[in-house]
Amino acid sequence: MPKKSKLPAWAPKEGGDAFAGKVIPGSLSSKGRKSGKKTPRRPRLTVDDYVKGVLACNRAIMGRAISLIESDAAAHITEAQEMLQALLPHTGKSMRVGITGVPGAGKSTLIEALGLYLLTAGHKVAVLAVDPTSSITGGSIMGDKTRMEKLAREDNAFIRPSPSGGALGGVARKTRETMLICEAAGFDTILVETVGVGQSEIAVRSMVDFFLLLQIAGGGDELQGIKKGVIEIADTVFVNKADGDNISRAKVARQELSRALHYLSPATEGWQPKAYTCSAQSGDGVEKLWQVVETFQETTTNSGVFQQRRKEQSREWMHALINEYLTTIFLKNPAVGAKLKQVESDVVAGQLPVTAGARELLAAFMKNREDEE
Ligand SMILES: Nc1nc2c(ncn2[C@@H]2O[C@H](COP(=O)(O)OP(=O)(O)OP(=O)(O)O)[C@@H](O)[C@H]2O)c(=O)[nH]1
Ligand SMILES: [Mg+2]
Repeated sequence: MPKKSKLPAWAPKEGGDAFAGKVIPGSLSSKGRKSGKKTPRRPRLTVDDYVKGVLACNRAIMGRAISLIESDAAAHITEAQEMLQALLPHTGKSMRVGITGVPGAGKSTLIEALGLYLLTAGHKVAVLAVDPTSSITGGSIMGDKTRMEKLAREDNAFIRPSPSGGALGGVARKTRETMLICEAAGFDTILVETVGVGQSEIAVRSMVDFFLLLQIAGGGDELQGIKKGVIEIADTVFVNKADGDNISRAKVARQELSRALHYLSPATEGWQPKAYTCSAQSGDGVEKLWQVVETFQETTTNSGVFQQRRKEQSREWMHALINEYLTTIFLKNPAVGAKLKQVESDVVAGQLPVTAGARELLAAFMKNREDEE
């Protein structure tokens, strides 16, 4: 049957046949799909399909499961949570390692070297990233997959760039949930790269078991990390690029860092962080790094600190999500929206005490919610 075409609503009535603007039902319409016509769209997966695919380590399905997690659409969030619920018993059995350091410190190069080393030792390695700037730059720290070219080609490695867009809280949630997908798919080592600027290190520290700070010797500023407090949350510090002419400078930096670490209270109870040198480029020190991670895992598992931290992380994460959710619905509330600007400017002008301002907005919010019910 020939398809009927109809004029679009905005077409001039007297346009006649000379008017070319016609809407012709396309083969991609929902009707077309229902009648079984082939379309370029991928078939929808059920929650069960996702779960089975992830458990079988089917990469295409893993990718789609992660996209589902990264979606902000309400329906996807519900579906993603159902999927995670089913996968939960298969998660948690990995070593989660966070890696931070200033841009250009060599994190990606180190992850490639460490990842390849771990593969030869029989591990399955997933590499994730937390880069809250990726929405601005359009790429991500893992946009440079080229730094991990060899690793990316390996069957037992899985590399996923940072989720882009949104506030750090959202990016961190997505990375955490992606980590669970990777664990359920059988990856036993998760490496999370984050750039050492802003708050992203704190977010990554709160989702990993072991946190590595990668430093570089440079410009007499060996204690770059100390100023930012990053060193205080690290379980070890490696001074990278200890190769060529740079070896002696790297050693000096290592000594300074060792002294500093000695005076700080450890990030993990019962574990004294130490400083070492390495070269991600030559591979020197990579084996040592993994020895440190393994010793850490053994020590903290025996003392119970490892398991305790994981529990604490889940509890804190839940509270962070509650805070995030409450803030979102508060700021979206029309009664709050109607008052917010005025109250803000009164507070800023010193005409309204800050506490009174906050209480006024909260009261407007509560009242609006009650009226809605
Ligand atoms: N000489 C030397 N150069 C290195 C070493 N590790 C990394 N580099 C170089 O340093 C530059 C930055 O390396 P990346 O691995 O991209 O650094 P990054 O910390 O991941 O950088 P961002 O992702 O941008 O924060 C590259 O040109 C690397 O080749 C090393 O051990 N020795
Ligand atoms: Mg990088």
